[in-house]
Amino acid sequence: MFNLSFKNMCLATVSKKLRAQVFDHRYEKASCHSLTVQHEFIKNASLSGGNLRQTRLFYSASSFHAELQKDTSRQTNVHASDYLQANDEDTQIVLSTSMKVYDNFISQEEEGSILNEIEPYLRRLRYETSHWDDAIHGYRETERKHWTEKNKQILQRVKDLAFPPGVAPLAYIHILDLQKTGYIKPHIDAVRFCGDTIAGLSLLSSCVMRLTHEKDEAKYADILLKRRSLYIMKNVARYDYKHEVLPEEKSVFKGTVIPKERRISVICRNEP
Ligand SMILES: O=C(O)CCC(=O)C(=O)O
Repeated sequence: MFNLSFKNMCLATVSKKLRAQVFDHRYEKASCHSLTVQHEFIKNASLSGGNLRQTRLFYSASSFHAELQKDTSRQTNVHASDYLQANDEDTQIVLSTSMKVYDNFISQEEEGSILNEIEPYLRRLRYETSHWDDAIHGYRETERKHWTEKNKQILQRVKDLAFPPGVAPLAYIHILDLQKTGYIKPHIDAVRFCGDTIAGLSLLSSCVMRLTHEKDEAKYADILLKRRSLYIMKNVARYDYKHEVLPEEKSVFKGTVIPKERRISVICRNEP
């Protein structure tokens, strides 16, 4: 076994790049129940004759694991089968790692705090009813850079989970207010404006998001986004699948109607 000073030495010598890799790895595993299994795997590799790199991985994974335990204390229902229903096996597999949903990511009180800050701005705007070929119907939107201290902390939790160290979030956070009758047509966010990750909080209402493979429309999945949940869409889900928010008449998940009310999404993206 390693003594404490060796552990400290290892932690001190872990390079920024290596930590970033581990963090990225942690991200992939963060929302699935096999994190502990993964952690054990790294630990065993390092203790059974593993090299220094593996040892470093183990210790950096340990510290990240501890941080993660703090982060996720309030999160529930992170099993993909709870929020993801795919039409085909490939989609179920690829989206269960690239499209994560964290139920109850924010509390009722935190939802109220964000709403108190953004509602005065939204109320000044009119809902837009777009032409048939536009992506969004029945919406108003704004962007916000500066937040109250309390809301800044909530949004920092989103960024900590969504973006590994070294990945720069966009300074402006997108706020999209969809009317009860509003919906978002299938699209892929422009790569010119946004990097590999889209992380969105759902306020005021649940909804169903559908992801459809860009090149094969027979491949799709419905994603249940509950009120106060956070979704993190990255990589394959972000680039290879179009996403849409279904209108209220199609708002059904696993045969259950999901009542869709006015919904506000607060969306963090990273730099392209
Ligand atoms: O409301 C959402 O969560 C999704 C928004 C969206 O599709 C977009 O802004 O591109």
